[in-house]
Amino acid sequence: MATQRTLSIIKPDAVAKNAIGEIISRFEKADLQVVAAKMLKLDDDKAGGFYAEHKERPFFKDLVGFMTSGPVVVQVLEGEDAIAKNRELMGATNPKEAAPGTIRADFAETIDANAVHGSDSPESAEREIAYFFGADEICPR
Ligand code: IDP
Repeated sequence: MATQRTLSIIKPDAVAKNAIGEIISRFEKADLQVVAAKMLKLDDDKAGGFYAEHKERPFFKDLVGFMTSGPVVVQVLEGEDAIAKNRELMGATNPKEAAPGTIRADFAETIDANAVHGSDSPESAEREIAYFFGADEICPR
C-alpha cells in the first residue's frame, strides 16, 4: 500500500475536553505524520460547505451547529495506508458502536459529537485537504 494523505479534524467536543494532544499522539504512535495543522473556528459557510454531501440529511443543521460551536484542529496526516488507518483509529461514526480503544470509543459519547473526522476515500481526502490547506501549508518530512 502506498503512502497516502488524509484530512483529520479534531472536533469541538474533543478540543473542549483538552484531548488534542492525546488524539494526535495516537496518530503519531500509529506511524501517521502530521504534515499540516491549524486551529480554526469554522463559520456556517465553511462547515456547511465541508459537509455539503449531507445537505439534505435531517441532521445537517445540527451538524453545522455543532461544528461551529467551538474551535477545531484540522490536520493533514501522511503515512502508509493513511486513509484506512485513520478510520480504524477513529472507530465507528456512532461512538456507542465504536470498537474499544478507538478514539471515538474513548473520547465521545454521541453520534453528533463524535470527537474526530477522517476522510473516507482518496477522492474525499484530496477534496478535503484542498478545502482547508494550500499546497504551501503542507510540509512533508
Ligand atoms: P463519518 O464522520 O464517520 O465519516 P458520516 O456518515 O460521513 O460519518 O457523517 C458525518 C458526520 O455527521 C458524523 O461524523 C456525525 O458527526 C454526523 N452524523 C452522521 N449521522 C448522524 C445522525 O444520524 N445523527 C446525527 N449526526 C450524524
